[in-house]
Amino acid sequence: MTNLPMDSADSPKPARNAKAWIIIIAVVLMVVPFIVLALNNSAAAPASPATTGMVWIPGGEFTMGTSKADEKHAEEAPGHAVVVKGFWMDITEVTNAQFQDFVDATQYVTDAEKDLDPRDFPQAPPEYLKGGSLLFKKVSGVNPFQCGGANLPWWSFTAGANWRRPEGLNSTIKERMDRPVLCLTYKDVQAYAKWAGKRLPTEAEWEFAARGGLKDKPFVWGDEEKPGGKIMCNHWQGKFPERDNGIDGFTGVAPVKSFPPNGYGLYDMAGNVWEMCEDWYGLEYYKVSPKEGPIGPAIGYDPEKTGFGQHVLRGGSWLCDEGYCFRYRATSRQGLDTLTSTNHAGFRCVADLPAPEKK
Ligand SMILES: [Ca+2]
Ligand SMILES: [Ca+2]
Repeated sequence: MTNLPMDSADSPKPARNAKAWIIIIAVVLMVVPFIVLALNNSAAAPASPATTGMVWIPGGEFTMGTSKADEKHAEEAPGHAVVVKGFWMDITEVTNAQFQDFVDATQYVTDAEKDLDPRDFPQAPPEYLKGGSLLFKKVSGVNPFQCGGANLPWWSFTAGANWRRPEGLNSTIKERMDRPVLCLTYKDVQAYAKWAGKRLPTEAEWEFAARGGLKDKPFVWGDEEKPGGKIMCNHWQGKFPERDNGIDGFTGVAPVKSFPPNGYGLYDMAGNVWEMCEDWYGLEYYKVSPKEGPIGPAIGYDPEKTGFGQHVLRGGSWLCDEGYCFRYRATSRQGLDTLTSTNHAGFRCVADLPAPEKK
């Protein structure tokens, strides 16, 4: 093939030069869209290797739930044999910094940042259609045991609260980038997981991982709630919902990794924020769960008859006290309405990637 002269004193061949430029421009025009596409894709994908910040959970058989559940926690019974396959899991709850990376790459707008369409919710009062989140507010003179259903006075819908402003309009995450991201819906966390090339854990995977290789223990660190008097996770100390004494060092969410990891090296599997799982939430599901890789019931618990149902939350949060909630135990579970975002629920992801090579 003959090279076309590009800068030669003896190449007054305008016709050939014009032809060369046409070819070059045509090639550039063909290639540029692919370059732009490639750049966009690289901007949309996390830069770090797939398993960075994750640990391999080997899988196996375990007893999920407990047959020792008291009346208040009947949804944790019965204990039943379950088998899960191995998977990778984030060692921490997803942080504000990680969620910021996702939003920067995708311009994703979370549900709490958007107003609802009144045509979709004709019965809802206008103030509830504003973008916002359900936030905890301290209240005095309330006996939590006498509250129930949707009438929990310590929860208030706060317009303007979202992951960027998790305590309401005047708050910020500026000094909180290492804390769990808050105020997300199930749809939001699914979007993050998809972008990261990951997924939410099933409830069975979550509990297997939380137990950290221990067998049938009430806490993810063992038998005793406070071994040697030490508080082992971020929860509430004091009179709920009036006063959090923060004896564990934190009132509200703590930076991830503020407490010791479990046997698999996972942090905050108890407390800090509840963690969303893939499964729909079913109070009675453990009675009918299959042994191999259960994925939850076909529809979610829906006590308020909203038509949307609840997904599983696991692990308890900074709001769980020793008396009323007491859900920072290994078997604790509850549901969260699919459309609701709050400042005590977050998530972590898992990934279906090959097991690490044995050394
Ligand atoms: Ca605390
Ligand atoms: Ca947690």
